[in-house]
Amino acid sequence: MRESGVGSQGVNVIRSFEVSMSSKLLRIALLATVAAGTPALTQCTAQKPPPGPAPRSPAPESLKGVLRVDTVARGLEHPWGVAVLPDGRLLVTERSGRVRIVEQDGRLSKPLGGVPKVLAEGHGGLLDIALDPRFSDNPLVYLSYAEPGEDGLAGTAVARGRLGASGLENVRVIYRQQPKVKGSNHFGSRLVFARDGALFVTQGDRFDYRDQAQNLASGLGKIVRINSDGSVPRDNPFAGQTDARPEIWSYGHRNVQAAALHPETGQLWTVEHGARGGDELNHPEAGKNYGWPIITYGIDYSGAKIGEGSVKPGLEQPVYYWDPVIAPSGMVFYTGDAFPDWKGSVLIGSMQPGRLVRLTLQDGKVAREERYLGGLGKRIRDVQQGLKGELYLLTDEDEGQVLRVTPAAP
Ligand SMILES: [Ca+2]
Repeated sequence: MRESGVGSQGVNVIRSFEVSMSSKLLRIALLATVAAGTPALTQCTAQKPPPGPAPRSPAPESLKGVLRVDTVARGLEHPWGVAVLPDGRLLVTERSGRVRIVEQDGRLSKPLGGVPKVLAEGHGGLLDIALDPRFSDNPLVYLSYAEPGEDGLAGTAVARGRLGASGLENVRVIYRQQPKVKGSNHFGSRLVFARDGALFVTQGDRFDYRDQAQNLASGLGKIVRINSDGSVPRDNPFAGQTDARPEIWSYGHRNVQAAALHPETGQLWTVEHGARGGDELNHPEAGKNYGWPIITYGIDYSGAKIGEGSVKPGLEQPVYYWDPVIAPSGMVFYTGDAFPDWKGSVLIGSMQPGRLVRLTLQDGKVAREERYLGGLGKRIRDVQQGLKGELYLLTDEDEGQVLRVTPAAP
């Protein structure tokens, strides 16, 4: 995995936390940094931008003995997104391009038919899954994924289809990020329905194209808002503007792989992968600029400074940020009864260091952070709430698992 910076002493190969790296690749990375005469540790000491007004995570230790974890299913190839069906079964995506139903006893269905072809490389592949808000009537399922194009190009896309006997039927692509570009990183992507029925699609800057996050004529580095048939809502912030894409909701985002709707305010909340030391909690509002890559709390994984610092008038500050990062993927606002003290909390999957992160919010600010499951040693890719308030977690690995999390016995 190579970040975009190329050091003066050669190509710096560094680990991006957003992808799992095999030990073989890690050895190659270490060899490359040694060969270039720039040991990774030297790069870690590069200067950080001055602190800004956003509160920084205190990086609490993982708590023990709070949660009970049961493995529901195993053998899923890098499971990425999970949706809970009205009957309690789970729909799970595998990054390689499959969707399966997980029965309540843990049995896995055969891969469902009708899933679009995906680019299963790097961060790419089949990503999130969401049910239509009127699923019981229409049974529509939405998938986000890295869509391959011509000449090695790719881009984030969203398809929807009806869940039927043979899998997904009448599948249609309802959204394509424009433009498609080369590379296999930073596709986002999470799908969140708003109360008005509009669909938020979180995306990434496609890694080598970070400046596009500030270009309103480009779909890269944007969160978009579309109708469930793919049309653009007339009240989108840039609708009718000739030099901007009408589907854009907010911009200046790096790579957003965690998103959920606040149960009381109906606002979209997101957590995005920053560069080193720059993961951010935001609640993206219509038409606003979230700064990337002009302002950030992170620095490049090469050690290079990014942009102009961490604060600039006219650019939004995050609600909260993580340094060191948590590599966030998957998020839910807890509304269940199984964990009474957790009502209203934000639960976030962390892939590195591999935790379940809980934020207590007060007046739109983070009042407290707690972390769990440190002993598990797993990268958590998604987190969703089950019908009885239990939680379902996906582990990001070759033989990935679906975990059920409930309170530990007192
Ligand atoms: Ca930001």
